[in-house]
Amino acid sequence: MSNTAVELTRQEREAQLDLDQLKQLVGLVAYDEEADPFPVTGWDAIVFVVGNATQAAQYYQSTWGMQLVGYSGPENGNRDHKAFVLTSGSIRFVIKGAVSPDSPLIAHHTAHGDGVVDISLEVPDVDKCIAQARAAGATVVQEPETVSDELGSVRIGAIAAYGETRHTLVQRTIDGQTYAGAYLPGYVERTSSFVKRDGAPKRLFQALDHIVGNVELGKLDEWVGFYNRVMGFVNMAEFVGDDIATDYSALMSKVVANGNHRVKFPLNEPAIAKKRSQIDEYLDFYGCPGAQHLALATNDILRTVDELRREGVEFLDTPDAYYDDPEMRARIGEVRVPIEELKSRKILVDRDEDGYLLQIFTKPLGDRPTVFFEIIERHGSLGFGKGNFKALFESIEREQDKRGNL
Ligand code: TYF
Ligand code: FE
Repeated sequence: MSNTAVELTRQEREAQLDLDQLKQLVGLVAYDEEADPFPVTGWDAIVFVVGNATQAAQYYQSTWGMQLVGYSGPENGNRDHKAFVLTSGSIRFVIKGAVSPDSPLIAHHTAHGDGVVDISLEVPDVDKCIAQARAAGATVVQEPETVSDELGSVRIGAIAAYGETRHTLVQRTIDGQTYAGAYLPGYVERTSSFVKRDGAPKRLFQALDHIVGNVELGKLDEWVGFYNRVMGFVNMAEFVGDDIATDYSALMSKVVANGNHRVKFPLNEPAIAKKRSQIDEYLDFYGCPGAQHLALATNDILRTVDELRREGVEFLDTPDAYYDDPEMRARIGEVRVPIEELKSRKILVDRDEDGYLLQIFTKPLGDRPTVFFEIIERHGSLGFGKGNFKALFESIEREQDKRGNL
């Protein structure tokens, strides 16, 4: 097999990421791209629909240190909705909210609340991907089309994923010409209109590590099969059965990734437990399968967490007993900081045969107990923190209890 060497994508180069650092941040691998029926370069954008995009965009800038780079709205001919394009390192979020009372985004928001509607991926050849997806039985929700403005052209198509989520596939280079606009035709360049106060956070995360999807009971293998068959994704080693069932958080989880491992999708389904599983709670409140958490990669989780807490972001709690457990201490061994530094911040740590990782989880981002963020700092480990699942799920359950979970 002829492995394509791991190299930076344009988005990563523009964000001035370092290749060695990125390999460490998100765990990239070399693979045979030629033989891939559905080659994926990496993440293109994560599109959210929210109740108030104007305010959410400001929150992601002021609290999460993201940068506003593009906009679409009534001022430039989009009478339906406002959309704000925000970046942090190589991550791009697009935050949409309805303007017109007739906007289709309103029905979506009424049904699901704030959430991720599109996990958009950059691909070198949209037509090849759509043809492969169709042949493998996927639902094509947008046929490939070229859209242009004065800054060039992109070619896009889209397929349906779990629930109401879609994967828009974006080809940004056509006949050697790369689109030069802020995001897509229809968007204008836009930078932040407010002056950041002194000490406001700057770039708290550099890359997107993984996005977890919650699917219905009994559908996990179907969705793993979808990513294998339609998109050529490979299964990663991590597998969680109901051996980690706690009071209500029982779930089954499997992980798929694209060839270079830039795009990693753990998928969860609920398992039967004493009380309503956190996955069932998500499905009830989101109203259907959807994206559960986005893991944001940082190379300095201590600073990221300190700054986010100062800005008012709330994280799940971890009891001191977690850090004081001698068995855990022995398993973890030495990490880059004394355990006390993690304990005071409630950061979790897990080690496997490849190395270790540090991670922490926010409480739900919006009003419904649905989507949340994880902050992750990898040091060799390619896992997802399996050793922390019990402590994490017990912490999630304490939050479920506060919400009056059944
Ligand atoms: O991505 C993961 O698998 C970890 C752990 O509801 C996790 O971040 C799994 C399920 C869940 C919350 C976190
Ligand atoms: Fe995760």
